[in-house]
Amino acid sequence: LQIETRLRRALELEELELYYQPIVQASTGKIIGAEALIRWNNPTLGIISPDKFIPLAEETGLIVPIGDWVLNTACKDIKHWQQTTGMNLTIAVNVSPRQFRDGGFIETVNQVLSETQLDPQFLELEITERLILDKSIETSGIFKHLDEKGIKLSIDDFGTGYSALGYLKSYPFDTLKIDKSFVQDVIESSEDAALVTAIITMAHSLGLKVIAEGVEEAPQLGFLNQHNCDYAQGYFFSRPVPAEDFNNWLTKNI
Ligand code: G
Ligand code: G
Ligand code: MN
Ligand code: NA
Repeated sequence: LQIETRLRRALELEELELYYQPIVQASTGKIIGAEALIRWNNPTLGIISPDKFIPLAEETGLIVPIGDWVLNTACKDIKHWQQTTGMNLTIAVNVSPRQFRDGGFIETVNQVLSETQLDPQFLELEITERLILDKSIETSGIFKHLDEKGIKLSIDDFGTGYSALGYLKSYPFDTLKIDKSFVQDVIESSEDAALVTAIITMAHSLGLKVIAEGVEEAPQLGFLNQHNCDYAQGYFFSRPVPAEDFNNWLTKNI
């Protein structure tokens, strides 16, 4: 069977699953929310990483129904965890350019928020520089609408794309996520250390919060704290885990 056909059926067969990875306050390690990361659990192929099927989902347009499912599931789950913990947890959801391009995105977001009763301020949409660069997509109107509704916007994988920096001043971003490739060697490499420091300073000057991704070791966290990074995410705290495991992690870590 073609992988595309299998992916098409994955949604109906409930083979898609969301994993959750905590995002914590860098200075205290206290949880502030989670990023939802999709997995495809196929009986014959096993667990397939999104790197393998998101590009195919984007080419075929399947990313639209898949993205709708992700948004709905993630908002429903975080609303549930807000209620069980009494905490103002934020959910970060990755959004592909095609979800913006193919229309209906704002309607989907509105519908999901009204169905799940999640306060918009606790939804953070992660977009990449790829979307900013795509001139075929009318981004600014959509961003403006999302921003006015109180939804948070973050720029993901910052520093790995090809775009100029100008967009940072013209779009209503709330958060910048430093790509893990810069964080990984921040202790060993003075160049990476310089870049991370400069990115944090720049983001703060523009009024953005900063999340460092891919934090695996205590010294990396120490460096980030020294340089006033707001939030951190990575294996040091937890790998992305299934909802049930995340729930257990939550009860142990609050
Ligand atoms: O969890 P990690 O292993 O392997 O994720 C790999 C990539 O897949 C990341 O770049 C991440 O942004 C992307 N990704 C994960 N979940 C989703 C999703 O729900 N939608 C989109 N568009 N991308 C996702
Ligand atoms: O592209 P995006 O930032 O959305 O996806 C995050 C990716 O980083 C996912 O593939 C996730 O599984 C992965 N990830 C999360 N924490 C760590 C970490 O500490 N180290 C490494 N190497 N990868 C991580
Ligand atoms: Mn992301
Ligand atoms: Na990233």
